[in-house]
Amino acid sequence: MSRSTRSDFPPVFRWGISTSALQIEGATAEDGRRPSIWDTFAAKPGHIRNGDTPAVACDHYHRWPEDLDLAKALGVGAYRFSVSWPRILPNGTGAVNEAGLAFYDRLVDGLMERGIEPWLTLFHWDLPQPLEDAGGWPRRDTALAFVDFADVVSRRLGDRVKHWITHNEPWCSTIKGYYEGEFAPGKRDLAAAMQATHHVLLSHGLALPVLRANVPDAQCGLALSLHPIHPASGSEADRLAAVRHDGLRNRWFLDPLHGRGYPEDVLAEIGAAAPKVVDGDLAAIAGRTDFLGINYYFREIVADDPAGAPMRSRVVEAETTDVTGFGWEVYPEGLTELLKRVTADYRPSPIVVTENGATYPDQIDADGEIRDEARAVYIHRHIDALRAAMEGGVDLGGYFVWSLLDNFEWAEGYSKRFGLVHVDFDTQARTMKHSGRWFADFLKG
Ligand code: IFM
Repeated sequence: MSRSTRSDFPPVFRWGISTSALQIEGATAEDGRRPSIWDTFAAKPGHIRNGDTPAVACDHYHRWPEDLDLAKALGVGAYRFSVSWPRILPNGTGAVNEAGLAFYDRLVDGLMERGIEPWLTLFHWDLPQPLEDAGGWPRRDTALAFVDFADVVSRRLGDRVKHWITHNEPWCSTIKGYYEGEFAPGKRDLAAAMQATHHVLLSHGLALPVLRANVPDAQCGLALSLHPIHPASGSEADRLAAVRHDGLRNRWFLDPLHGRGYPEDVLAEIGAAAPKVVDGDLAAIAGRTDFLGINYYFREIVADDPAGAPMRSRVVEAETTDVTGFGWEVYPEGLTELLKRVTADYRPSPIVVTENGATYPDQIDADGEIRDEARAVYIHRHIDALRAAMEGGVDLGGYFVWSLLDNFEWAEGYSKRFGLVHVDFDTQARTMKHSGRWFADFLKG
């Protein structure tokens, strides 16, 4: 297949760039914001590489006009950002912090002035600490608190923001946060994690009618991180392990969102750790959405492993040297496969790829240039994969690169850079990388 150009995609196709509040804003103790679980988690030694914290990050809270200018220079039509819950409701519920809302007012106006469509994510992992102290996502009340948060934000911004993503990657905020312990709040309890998945999905479903009531012409969805799952060998044991693994990684989220309830095979594996579901919850979770966001980074190759909790499976490394700075295999054909599979199995509303991108160990050359050709090639190959998916019948509405700026990459701190724009974290100087220039040229056609 020849390399894709913009003209291979329909004119209405959204080309965008993705960010999230905690990863770029900084100003974590300013204008009434109080700690999120990630501020607390990062403050404890050993959780984040090099002891990094999100306290300053890219200082986007103060430098947002320059950052929106950079987005404009890229030529993107859409900008995905998240709203910091502890900036808006510092206690998680109750009193609204006007200064927090005013920040997003300015940001949204700044986007509109630059002709860029705002795509707003409500929850990108920064749960207010008081809500965690009260029980976090395993507690049902957190889902109800999320609906109030959605109400406050959508009342204020819904006149201008039409695209609403309730949650980003529920897998990470629940399984990684409450079971694997690698992400905030750092717990290791399968039953708590599974209950958290249910409450995150429930909060999504309960927020939908609120968003629709507050926002004329709202387009609502959520963003799942999904992976093609391949067996490590041709053995029957590995094939079955891949099916089980896919159950928790992908189907656990896709099935209830598409009205099928939780997958029976996963329920059988997790036994007593299955979440408590109240009558009416599954109907709420299956509420109508306008698009399905998919974040794609890599496939997973899985072997049978009787000791590999919770799905008796183990992820093995791909035999390739074509990996990103995270060690993630570069596998663009997996994106085509995933989009076709989700379309065939679920026939969802249009799909938008809400994140895709790569970290590489960028270097600044003597002339100040960052020649990150590998990142540009990575993105171009994934755009080719989108085109193949569309030619294969997938209803695809857009593609968002992760990310505009190098930023706070969660447990990896500032050691992993995903930006099309380099950030010097000592001086806060921004420099467009070659990949950013390449993307701008691609978008110019
Ligand atoms: O930085 C993250 C983002 O917050 C969620 N999706 C994956 C990205 C890269 O790891």
